[in-house]
Amino acid sequence: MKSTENINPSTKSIQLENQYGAHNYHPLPVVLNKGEGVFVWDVEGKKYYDFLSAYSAVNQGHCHPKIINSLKDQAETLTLTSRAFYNDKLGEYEKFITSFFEFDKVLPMNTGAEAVETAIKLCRKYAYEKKGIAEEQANIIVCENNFHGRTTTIISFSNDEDARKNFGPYTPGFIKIPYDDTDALENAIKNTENVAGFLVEPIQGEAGVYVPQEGYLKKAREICKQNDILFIADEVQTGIARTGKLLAVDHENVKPDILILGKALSGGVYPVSAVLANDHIMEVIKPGQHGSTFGGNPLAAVVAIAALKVVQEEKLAENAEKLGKIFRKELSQFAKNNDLVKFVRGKGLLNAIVINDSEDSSTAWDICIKLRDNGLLAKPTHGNIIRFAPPLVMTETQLNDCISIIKKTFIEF
Ligand code: IF1
Repeated sequence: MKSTENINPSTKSIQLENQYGAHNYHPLPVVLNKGEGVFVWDVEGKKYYDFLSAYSAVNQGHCHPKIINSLKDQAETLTLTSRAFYNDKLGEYEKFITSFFEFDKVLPMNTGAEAVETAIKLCRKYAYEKKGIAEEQANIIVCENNFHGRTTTIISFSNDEDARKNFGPYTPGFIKIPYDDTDALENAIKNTENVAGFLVEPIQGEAGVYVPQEGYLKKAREICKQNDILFIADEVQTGIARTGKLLAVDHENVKPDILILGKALSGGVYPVSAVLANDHIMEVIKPGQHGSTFGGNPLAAVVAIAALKVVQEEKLAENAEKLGKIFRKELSQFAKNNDLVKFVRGKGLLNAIVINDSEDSSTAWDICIKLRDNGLLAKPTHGNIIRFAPPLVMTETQLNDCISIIKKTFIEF
């Protein structure tokens, strides 16, 4: 019998996941056991630049000491009370986050998908109780190629076959229109009865970091206002300084009716999500009508306060804006003389390189393997695109080092 004693640690971890875990992911073959700032290390001790940041959850960098210390202190004091009782941290957090994002109220949840579900429920209830839409008739407009999470309702309006197929029956009440198309929004509102809201990602992440035309969000927001429809921004991925502003909607001075946050709200330390809205909307939810065991727990509250303070103190939005410009300038220049790179797009430090090959080829994956070998971790997304999203605490020197690694890898390929 083959002994498992002398296989290397990475192989052992991968085998364990393969044997005992559901096969719902296809990870890049690298096994990590340590992170600090912009770096992660594998179990063999090799160091990498992290260019995924756990899908933009680790904007503040891995294991940020200020966030970790607040977690440790609170973990030794009180972790969970449920909302059956008050705790001394939740109110403090609610005051902090509502003033940070300038909304009257927050509803705390844990994951991004839960926050999206919360926004959908809030939008529907508001439609019935404040707009007088007949019960069960509310429609929410969403965009093609959206990604808002994995719950049964959310995948009901996905058009990614992998995410959706054979998970039906699906939740009704959603109308899909093309992204980045305000005429389509106007037509859908004109041609559909009982429209309650418009749910949109300011930049589509999973669709390959698709940045809409300038003015799209502003125009869409105006259309919603004119038609008394709630504008719901899913900033789970684009929020918390990722795109060079605190929120991606800030690039167009847009204020959503409902704002959805997750991921980097905790700096990737702990699942913390939130839905923000003003009183006239949030007041439709009353005791017993929505909630969660963990939502608003004291550990989440102190972690989120610390994570948001880091964003402010370390000027992460400004840094993302500055470094993003350098990244796109350098790699756009490089793309002109390299046949593999079609173009680079993105905003702030949420960027993607579009590979010059057929959508179903494995080129993007193969390049990510080479990037890994050269000490930089990134992940391909739909259609031969590689997403580049490092932690926002990166320095200009580090970024230049990374740009060299990326160029070298493309040249070698
Ligand atoms: C996975 C993508 C990123 C999100 C937006 C809500 C959620 C997400 C805009 C749900 C989550 C993640 C989940 C992750 C992959 C990932 C992703 F490639 F699928 F699209 F980031 F780009 N709204 N996005 O992007 O948040 O419930 O996961 O906390 O493995 O599914 P969650």
